[in-house]
Amino acid sequence: MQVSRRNFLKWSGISGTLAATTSFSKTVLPEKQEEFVGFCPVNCGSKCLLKAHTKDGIISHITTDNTGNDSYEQRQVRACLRGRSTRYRIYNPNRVLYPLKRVGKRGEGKFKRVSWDEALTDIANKMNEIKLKYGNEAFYNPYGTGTIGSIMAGWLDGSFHRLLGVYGGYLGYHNDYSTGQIANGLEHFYGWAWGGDIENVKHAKLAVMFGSNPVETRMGGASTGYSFQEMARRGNTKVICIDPRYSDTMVGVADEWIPIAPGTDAALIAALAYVMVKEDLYNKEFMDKYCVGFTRDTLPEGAPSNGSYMDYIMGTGDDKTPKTPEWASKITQISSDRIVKLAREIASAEPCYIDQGWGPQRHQNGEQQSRAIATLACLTGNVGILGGGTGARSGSSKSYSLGSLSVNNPVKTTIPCFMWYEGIRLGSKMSALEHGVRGASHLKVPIKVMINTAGNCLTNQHACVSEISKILEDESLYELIVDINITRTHSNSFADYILPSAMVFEQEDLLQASMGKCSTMPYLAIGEKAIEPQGEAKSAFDICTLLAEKLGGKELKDKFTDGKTWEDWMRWSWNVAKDKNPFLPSYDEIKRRKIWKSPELVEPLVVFKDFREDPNANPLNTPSGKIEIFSSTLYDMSKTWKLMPGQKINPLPVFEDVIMGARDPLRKKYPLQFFGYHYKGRTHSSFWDAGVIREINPQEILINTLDAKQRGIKTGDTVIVRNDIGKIKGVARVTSRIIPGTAATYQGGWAKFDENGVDVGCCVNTLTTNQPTAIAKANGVHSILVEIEKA
Ligand SMILES: Nc1nc2c(c(=O)[nH]1)N[C@H]1C(S)=C(S)[C@@H](COP(=O)(O)OP(=O)(O)OC[C@H]3O[C@@H](n4cnc5c(=O)[nH]c(N)nc54)[C@H](O)[C@@H]3O)O[C@H]1N2
Ligand SMILES: Nc1nc2c(c(=O)[nH]1)N[C@H]1C(S)=C(S)[C@@H](COP(=O)(O)OP(=O)(O)OC[C@H]3O[C@@H](n4cnc5c(=O)[nH]c(N)nc54)[C@H](O)[C@@H]3O)O[C@H]1N2
Ligand code: SF4
Ligand SMILES: [Mo]
Repeated sequence: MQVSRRNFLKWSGISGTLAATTSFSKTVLPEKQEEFVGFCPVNCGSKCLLKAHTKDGIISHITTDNTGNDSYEQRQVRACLRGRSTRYRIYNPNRVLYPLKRVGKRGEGKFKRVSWDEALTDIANKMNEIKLKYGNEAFYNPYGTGTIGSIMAGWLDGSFHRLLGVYGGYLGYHNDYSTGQIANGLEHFYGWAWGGDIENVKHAKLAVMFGSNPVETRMGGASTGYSFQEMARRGNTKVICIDPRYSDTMVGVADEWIPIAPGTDAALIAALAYVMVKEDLYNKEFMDKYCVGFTRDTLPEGAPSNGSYMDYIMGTGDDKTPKTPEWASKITQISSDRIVKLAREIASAEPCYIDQGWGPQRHQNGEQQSRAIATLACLTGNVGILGGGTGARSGSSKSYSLGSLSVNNPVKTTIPCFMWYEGIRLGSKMSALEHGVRGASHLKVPIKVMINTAGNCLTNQHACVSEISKILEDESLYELIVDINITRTHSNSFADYILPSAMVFEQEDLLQASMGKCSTMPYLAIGEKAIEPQGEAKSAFDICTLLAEKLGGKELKDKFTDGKTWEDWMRWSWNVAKDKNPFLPSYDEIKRRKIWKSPELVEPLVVFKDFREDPNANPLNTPSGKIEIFSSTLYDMSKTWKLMPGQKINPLPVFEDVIMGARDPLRKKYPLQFFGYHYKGRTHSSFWDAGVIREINPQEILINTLDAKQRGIKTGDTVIVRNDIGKIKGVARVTSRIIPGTAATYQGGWAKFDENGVDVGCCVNTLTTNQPTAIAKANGVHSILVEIEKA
């Protein structure tokens, strides 16, 4: 069959994770080309290698890794179509080329070109003024992940952290937008949050994946999606996926999809536990020896006498409700028969690999969801053994950590990263017990300066775009907003200054191989400079060096650079890894070789192996040293923390009704659950403006066949999704790949409001609430209720 270019793109975009090595660009190759190695620094977790082919200082096309023999053992770190479209990001008409200064009102999006000198002088003067008036706690650098896993800007733009550190400090943050609920949930359960290597799948009889979509969220040629497929095949492992959607991970690999209503996994787990107890199928020895609070016998001191998880599931707890399959069926939309069978299947599969993606936890009850899924791994005794898992998301087996620009921040107070808008709205009323401030009981001063680097989390990627926009617009609140980006975004339309950033292939750098999502084949690489930066763009390090001098003269500049050039820092960074791992090539050698892959696979990580072998000698990092099914810390917090109306902190991983959840009475008005998931066509909001990618992955609104029929909606119809928070407009795709009663879109569409206030960019955060979750104070943005109608 003749495959046209367009069809090839369509085909690889829809079904493919690992597009073929053939470059999809049909550019005629210029004769004399130079080739440079680089990487894709976006935050998808894969960190693939790219090659830029240049002629006369211009990148003509981009290909990817073709080193190694392409076996699983010597994987090619091949880029997906997004990474291969990097040229469209570099030469993008939306690119910020020069420093821009706001003209007109904040948020109007009107800017004029100014010189670097003018921009940096103004910014420095304003910063010095605010420092005098409020002190250093008034400075904040919000979460932004546009350049992650390199030293380009440090880990999450470390240059700016380092600059603010030497400047006297800044208000820091804890949590991230990815894992707030699971990190905080499992901190009170295991002491921390990762699962083992995805290669455990090969050693398992059964893999049960809760909202885990590695084929779409870890797409690179050396990433977890590929390993997952390969391991399921090699191990002949049965795979069951529990997800409101039939995701790409299921295509070809899953034996079964069990559709579940969003935010209800904890109810399913309670019923699975109920069946396992009734039928004596759970691992009693494991629960007694390694866990506290599953039964009354192991409840910690001070806990209510009927406060065990057993009490909760059997109906002797406070709610007096046995968590029968029939009870769970009404909440989860899974038939009670299937729940009973699933409990038997999981309990009899030895070992059983249990994994959760971060979709289940990105809900208003996400802390509960994540702990409940981990409880299932415990009930079946799968923790700490090969082929088992902790019930958390798979993590890295080995990574060789490069040095990142060191930061010394004299300000020790941090806020949850999702709560920065309260840093200005509440200022010194923002507290530890109500808003999750750490390191102090309250903030001293409101945040006054925001330096937003490589992020679109001021609006687009945050939540409740309309509410947040009003806060940002108000010039009496944030006195200075500086945005450093490669493109114009919805977030930076609220900036006072936008500074143009150089990007990959425009500066030298080192690749920190993923956060280790490369499974058992660690790799490192150099990022070469292939072309001059577009316009007047500069690297983060150069911007910070110049700004340091404006802020505090030569003295501050020297403090920032530590007397080192960028090249010196790269060498230093490499040697941090080399000193710990002498077998790595020298810095000079990696600059010649460009790519280093571990010649042998490393052992797949089994988390808590030591603890399993000897829990007394190797206690967990929890107050009891054991797995805390009942958490005394959470129990204490439930008595002292001030929560939002309707919120609770429960010491047990129970199913919790929450706002915008499956049983919120608001469903009478807004009957459909809704969420925005992480999608192959983009990394968050990145690649929206790489036209070729959007052409093959258009923004859509997925709605189930039954729901569509009731509303007279057909595929291709323009529809409005609305709730009390906002309205988005988009094109419907009617599908049975999503559970009835739930609809979804791809998170990261670029918010763009028409004259009626309808977001025609289809950004899911136009519909999400700003309410933080109870424990983590994180973004429960997958909990949304809406109505959908034809536009
Ligand atoms: N509703 C909803 N909201 C979500 C999520 C969700 O699931 N649902 N997911 C959340 C999650 S997990 C995350 S991690 C966040 C991600 O949110 P962000 O961290 O904001 O990620 P991106 O949208 O990719 O934005 C990265 C920005 O970096 C810029 N950039 C790229 N390269 C460079 C560079 O070299 N230099 C500079 N200075 N800038 C550069 C890009 O242009 C882009 O504007 O979104 C969160 N928001
Ligand atoms: N292509 C691509 N890859 C990415 C990203 C991207 O934007 N695009 N973003 C990267 C980043 S920063 C992150 S944090 C990760 C995010 O990775 P995840 O957080 O795991 O991604 P999500 O798409 O939010 O959710 C994963 C799955 O959970 C399902 N789900 C949602 N709610 C529930 C629920 O209540 N229960 C169950 N059982 N399932 C549920 C969704 O349908 C989805 O299939 O992905 C990374 N990889
Ligand atoms: S977007 Fe992710 S999977 Fe695609 S090339 Fe970049 S790092 Fe690799
Ligand atoms: Mo994330």
